[in-house]
Amino acid sequence: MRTNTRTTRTALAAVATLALALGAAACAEDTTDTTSGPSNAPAATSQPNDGGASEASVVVFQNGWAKATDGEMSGAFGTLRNTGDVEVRITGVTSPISQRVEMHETVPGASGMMMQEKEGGFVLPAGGELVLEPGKDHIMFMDLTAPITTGQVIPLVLTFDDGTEQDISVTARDFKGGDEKYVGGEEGANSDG
Ligand SMILES: [Cu+2]
Repeated sequence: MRTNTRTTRTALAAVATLALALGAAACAEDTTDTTSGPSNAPAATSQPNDGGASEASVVVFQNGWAKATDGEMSGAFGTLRNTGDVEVRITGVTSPISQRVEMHETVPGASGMMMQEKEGGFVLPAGGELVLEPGKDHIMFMDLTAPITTGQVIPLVLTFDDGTEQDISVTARDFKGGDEKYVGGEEGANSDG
């Protein structure tokens, strides 16, 4: 058991180092490259909107980043733009680095700002955008399987309510703040979102 753990650690460290290098190299492209990608493969099953464009294909994600942490939780941020002329809704987010990923909003609570799961997910108005930032709406890693290290590139998959998906990524950086408490989170009394 112990040997296993150590081996895993070493492997993770190597991956983190690699990610750091890749992250630095990929930086310049990040803003232009996030458009849609080839990810939205499935042919529209449920009929989407007038133009027939899938929700995934009209959404652009930019300036994505996440908070480096050695805790169990962290947040991911960035700007989601809807370039289409119909409202779209994100119904789910997954990532290999966390067993559970939630969409959160931040609301005033009894003891300051609190965050909670956003009911129904993130809505992007037609032609509009949703800015995910600390202290506001954000993507929350609820149960990290390993620490997030500075420079690490973290893949995420967004699922839209028409069933289409989009692959995005965020790059981890050091950030102090975004320490809103999680409503109903026992262990996450002081999380990193
Ligand atoms: Cu949160």
